[in-house]
Amino acid sequence: MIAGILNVTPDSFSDGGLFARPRDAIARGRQIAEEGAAILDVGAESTRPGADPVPADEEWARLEPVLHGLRDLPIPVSVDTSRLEVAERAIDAGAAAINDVTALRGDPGLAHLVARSGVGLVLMHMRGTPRTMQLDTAYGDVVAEVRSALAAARRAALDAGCDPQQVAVDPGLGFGKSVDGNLELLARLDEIASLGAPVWVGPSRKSFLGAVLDVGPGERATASVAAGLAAARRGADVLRVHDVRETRHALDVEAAIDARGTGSAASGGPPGAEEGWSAAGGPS
Ligand code: HH2
Repeated sequence: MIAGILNVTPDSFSDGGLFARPRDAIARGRQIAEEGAAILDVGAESTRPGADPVPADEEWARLEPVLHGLRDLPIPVSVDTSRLEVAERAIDAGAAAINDVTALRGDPGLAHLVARSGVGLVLMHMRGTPRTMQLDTAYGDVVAEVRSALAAARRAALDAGCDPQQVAVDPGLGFGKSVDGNLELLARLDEIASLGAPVWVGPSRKSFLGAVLDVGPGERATASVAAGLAAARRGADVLRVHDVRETRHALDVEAAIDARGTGSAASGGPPGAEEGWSAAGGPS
């Protein structure tokens, strides 16, 4: 299934400023639902390499009018935040999941909040912080290291009382990884899926795709769709994407082909086959 990205920021790496005004953000949120996303992921702080953190009050001031304006959206909303106070307010405002790019390193209290409130939690792997993460992208075995960090974060969430189905994991493409590291994580995504948690993955418009093709963020839609399909075939449950319509079309065509019975994805069920939000780590 698809999680459509809505960045209500002035400075996100590919769509910064486009939806910074609440009216534009709300309209894009509705469009994302119409285009076939199963989840809307709203973020109010850019985590691009080198980004400075935004104060919590500012993060909430960006989110609040948008969450309020999208309260009647027909799909669940996840909020991309690592801050406990922002997550609490977002859940009060109707958020169905918290997408934590620090996998509880930002605020371990998030796990208790999620356990108490019954919403979904996405634990994403990042090395360091957005300011520092690209300074050292060398790993012995990137997939093994990311897998073991995600396993530990998931264990911490379960120890705090979260239900296994509430907690999804994400390898964090672009967050402290080299071009080769990102490609390796996609190629061996089945090893992340073997953790048994729902898997989110976000290759959308990221610079490792640009490095393969030598194109800028605005020209990476086709590459993003291709990376998403490759991820789906290797066990991704949720594709976090900017280009919702294009990704939806690709998944639908693949599902139509697989429905003929010979596709490899037919056995595992591609994310194009809507299984319900519960399969992605959130409430049904
Ligand atoms: N990537 C970004 C932000 N949040 N969350 C998850 N779970 N997985 C990801 O890969 C991921 C994420 C970065 O992309 P974007 O939101 O488009 O950019 P920015 O951080 O500049 O707003």
